[in-house]
Amino acid sequence: MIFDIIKFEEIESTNITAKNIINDLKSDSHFKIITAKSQQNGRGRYDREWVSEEGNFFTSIILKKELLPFKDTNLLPIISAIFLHDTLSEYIDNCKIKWPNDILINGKKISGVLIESIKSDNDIFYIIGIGINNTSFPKEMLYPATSLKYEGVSTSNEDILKQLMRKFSNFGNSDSFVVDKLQIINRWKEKASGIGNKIEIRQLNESINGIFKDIDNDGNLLLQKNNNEIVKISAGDIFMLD
Ligand code: BT5
Repeated sequence: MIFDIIKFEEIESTNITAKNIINDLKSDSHFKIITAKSQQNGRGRYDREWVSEEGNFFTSIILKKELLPFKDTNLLPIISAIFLHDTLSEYIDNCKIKWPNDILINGKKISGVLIESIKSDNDIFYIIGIGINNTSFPKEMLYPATSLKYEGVSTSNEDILKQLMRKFSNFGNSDSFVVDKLQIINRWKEKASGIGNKIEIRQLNESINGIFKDIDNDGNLLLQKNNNEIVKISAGDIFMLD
């Protein structure tokens, strides 16, 4: 599968630009990638700031639903985490996925993903925004952060883009694991951190403690609470307690 790459020097956010160009992609049969050297208004989930220091990697992949070899898109966040883990594993050994799709190195966050969906007439598009700390990382975040450079890896954003496209091109590959839910879940679990551990899940208005038992076939986290009840969590921030 082929990506068309659209490169920018400086923009507000690669996800915002992706949304703005969607109308032009109606008749397109390629996936698109937007990259920028710097972005002024990088965002995470819940509209939180993604600190976007120049020298780091910012990109958004635009997927047209119709071009995907599978219909059920609930697992896009989980598949994206696998591809991102595979990308970073080209550079460093001890990457782990933190549910649902952060990548940690030595327990510190090096990468985050923001997935948004947009409906335009009869078409549905998914925007997979990816930030990777290549040369620097912010201090005093919700979760400790790191960068490839700090972990001893020296590479260019061009090289990261090349590796990332190789992995993410499997989104369009009907012979790859992306068409098989069980394989997706198993691959994700092999690369994940924290399964079986005590965790805290912080959501907008509450926080819950328990044991991270598993993820279900839609990528939800299954948490065993202290009273043994299993609850399904679809969104939140997880913190390891042991
Ligand atoms: C994410 O959100 O981790 C998704 C980040 C996606 C960023 C990319 S960059 C290209 C594209 N364009 C955009 O505008 N966004 C995408 P979340 O799980 O909500 O994590 C956000 C939290 O991570 C913040 O509240 C901070 O605590 C922390 N954080 C912010 N910047 C960080 C960084 N550079 N490195 C590590 N942690 C960071």
